[in-house]
Amino acid sequence: MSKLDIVTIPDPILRTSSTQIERVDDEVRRLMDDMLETMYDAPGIGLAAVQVGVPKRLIVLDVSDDEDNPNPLFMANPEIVRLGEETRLHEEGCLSIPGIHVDIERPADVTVRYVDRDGAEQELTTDGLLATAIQHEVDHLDGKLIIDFMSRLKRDVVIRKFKKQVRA
Ligand code: GNR
Ligand code: NI
Repeated sequence: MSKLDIVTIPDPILRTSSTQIERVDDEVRRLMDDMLETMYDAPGIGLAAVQVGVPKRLIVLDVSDDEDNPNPLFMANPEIVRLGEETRLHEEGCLSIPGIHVDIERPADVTVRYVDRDGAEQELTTDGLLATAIQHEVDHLDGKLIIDFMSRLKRDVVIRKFKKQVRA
């Protein structure tokens, strides 16, 4: 496995819409494994392929808080098929926007359909941090970022700061 570089704003790739995975083959599995290593190293609880510069519909997640009991999830072509009525407010961070945190209200319960690491179709209904993280990652596949939940004024301040960092 190898660790990959994480893309940060204002890289325009983060605004692209990722394309479907045709087939979960060895190349895709390799990318999944490299993404998981990159996510654990960061550390983070989720990562979308576009964040390592590959705009394909692929995400990895692990919300377990015990390092000795990892619970990695690999999802190709994740599709949210049901969102619950109740919402949950959570402070979200993003590895592509380091140092920024945004309070985001999202549906508390989610059902996601996806293709797993073995190429099998799966459906998962979950809540809590995993439900929040899944929605955060699926947003990445559509070019959506946590700063899009801020006021335009605050968002522009954040974007300015990161553009300045690029110039420096
Ligand atoms: O590591 C991460 N933590 C996090 C916390 C709250 C809600 C979402 C996340 S995902 C984030 C990693 C990341 O940027 N994934 O795209
Ligand atoms: Ni993110």
